[in-house]
Amino acid sequence: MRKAVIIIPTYNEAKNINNVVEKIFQVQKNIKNWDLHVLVVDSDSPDNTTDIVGELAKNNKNLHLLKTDKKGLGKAYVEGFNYIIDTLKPFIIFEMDADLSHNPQDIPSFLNKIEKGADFVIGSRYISGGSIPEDWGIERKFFSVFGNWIIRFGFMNLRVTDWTNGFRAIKTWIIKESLPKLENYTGYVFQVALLDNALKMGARVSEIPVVFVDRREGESKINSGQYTFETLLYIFQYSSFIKFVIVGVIGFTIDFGISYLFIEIAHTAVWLSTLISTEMAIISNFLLNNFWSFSHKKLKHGENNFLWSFFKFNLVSSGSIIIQTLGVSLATAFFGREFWYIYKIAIITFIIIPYSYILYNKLIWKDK
Ligand SMILES: Nc1nc2c(ncn2[C@@H]2O[C@H](COP(=O)(O)OP(=O)(O)O)[C@@H](O)[C@H]2O)c(=O)[nH]1
Ligand SMILES: [Mg+2]
Repeated sequence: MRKAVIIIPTYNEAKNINNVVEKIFQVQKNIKNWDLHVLVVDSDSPDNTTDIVGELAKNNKNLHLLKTDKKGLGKAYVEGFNYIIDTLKPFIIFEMDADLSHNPQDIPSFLNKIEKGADFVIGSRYISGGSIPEDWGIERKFFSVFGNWIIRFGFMNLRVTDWTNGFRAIKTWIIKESLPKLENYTGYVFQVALLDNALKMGARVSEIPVVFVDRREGESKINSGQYTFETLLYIFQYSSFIKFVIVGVIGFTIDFGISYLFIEIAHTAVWLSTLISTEMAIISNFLLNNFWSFSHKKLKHGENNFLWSFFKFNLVSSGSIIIQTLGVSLATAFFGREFWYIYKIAIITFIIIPYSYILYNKLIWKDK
């Protein structure tokens, strides 16, 4: 029988904890091939959450309690992970809130996905069958929906629909390998960091729909302002896609600057100046992408074939030059020359950026 530990972080959940624990062990009765354990990680709640858990644990050997200092949700989870990886050694670890926003009845669906080969199962509120509470205020709905879209586009990973819900089942080896990276994320943003890291490790991520219910008892501890700021900062630091766009802007500046120097100052032939400037931009793009944007990936044909990859990169780049030239020419032929720069910007945004990003990921860099 495989072991699964459900970590429930708590801060002032005295009115909920009994209920949620009871419901989880109720669900165990219908699960044959998994042994469920619950670890409550309490961050020094001033209410009597820990006393309640302590009492319950006396009669339940599968219920565990870990007391920590109040240093944020991420910190509580990391301490919980460290504790069970060494002691209980489960096959998978669940993340779940104490306030019954997450329904224990969904646990078998998570286990089912794991049995089918998933490494990381997300309870998603944004796929068919899942939902956020009707009675959430407009502000909270906006934060959640819009926030998830920002993250999806920021990482250019549209397949994962819910990055922020803390209802997940994750294979222990993924958590073990991610731990060193998670130490820096003490707040709610740790959820985003953990998933991003799992995806970069090549984990098989899948989603099940969950209906998120608003808490009836106790108060939410989320600090939306801090969460938003930390999440945007995280995306900016770790999104390959954003780095790839920055590299593109640098390449454009190099291309333009060198052309200008050669054509206007040195009076070199236009064709030669253009050839030199575009190649310089291509070299800069290749190196920056290789050592920065896609540094967590590796060249498709190994390091020895650096030159071969660089050649392919040149081909892809030539493709984007041809697409741009043709596109801008066609657009001006149809709609006139006046707004050529608008057509250029639109073609770069909607065709060149997706074209290069997809081809780089398919032909040049691959997951480690
Ligand atoms: N241990 C611990 N748990 C926390 C902390 N902050 C929030 N939690 C728990 O994390 C879960 C989700 O928090 P909640 O306030 O409901 O966030 P919301 O659902 O986003 O509004 C709940 O079980 C909280 O008790 C913390 O600093 N430490
Ligand atoms: Mg909640």
